[in-house]
Amino acid sequence: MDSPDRDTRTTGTPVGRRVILGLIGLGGLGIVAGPAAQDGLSKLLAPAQVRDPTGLLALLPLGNNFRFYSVVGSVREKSATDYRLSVGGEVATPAEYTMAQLAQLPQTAFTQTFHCVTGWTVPDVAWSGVRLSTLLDRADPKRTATAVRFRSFDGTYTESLPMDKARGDDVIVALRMLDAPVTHDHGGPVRMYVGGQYGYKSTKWLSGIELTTQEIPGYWERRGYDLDGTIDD
Ligand SMILES: Nc1nc2c(c(=O)[nH]1)N[C@H]1C(S)=C(S)[C@@H](COP(=O)(O)O)O[C@H]1N2
Ligand SMILES: [Mo]
Repeated sequence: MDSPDRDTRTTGTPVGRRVILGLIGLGGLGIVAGPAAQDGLSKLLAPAQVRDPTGLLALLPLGNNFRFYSVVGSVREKSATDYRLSVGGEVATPAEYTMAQLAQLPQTAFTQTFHCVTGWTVPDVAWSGVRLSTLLDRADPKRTATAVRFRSFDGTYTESLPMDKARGDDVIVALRMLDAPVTHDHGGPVRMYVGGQYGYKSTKWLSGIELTTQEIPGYWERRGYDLDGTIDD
């Protein structure tokens, strides 16, 4: 259980150079020993494969400060060929998409700062994928559909958005992130990215989109997070 609630807030905490060098030297953080080149280290750490129990790794200048989050212990990997995304609920035309079908739809690309509600941010993250509104239109929503619910193939995580937020230009079913296909740790092969909303709104390992008659609180919302994840800045 890696609860953002318990995530140490490190922003602004002074950490001496000795501490950081000490951390790099530690074997206990799950960093696989490999090519010692700076490039190699950065590649190992960048996809946030390290769970960062101390929260200090986020201070290391590695170019990608994402932290790995999952509410379940491990998630079975899905290849691009195995992947399916269902769209259903209050719609006239339910559908199931393969990765190839999603890739053939118009893609939207943009760059935005990623904000986790616990305080860490990643500036200028490049995203691309299919606008959620494109998939909603194709499903032909019924008049009763006022919200959208997201499911994850981790079997546990859920999220939701009211229809007006769901139709935002920067709300995408993301196929690419950080100029590459979305990695497994980041919720690949397909995850949500909800622009303008805290990270918890962006469901990783996306498996289902369901139109609903009311907004259904998601995993973290049942544990106290705001239903409205709008970033207030
Ligand atoms: N399935 C799933 N999606 C999730 C989460 C999760 O634990 N499980 N965590 C959320 C939170 S709180 C954040 S900040 C981001 C983190 O994305 P990352 O793991 O790529 O850094 O994913 C969001 N989506
Ligand atoms: Mo988060």
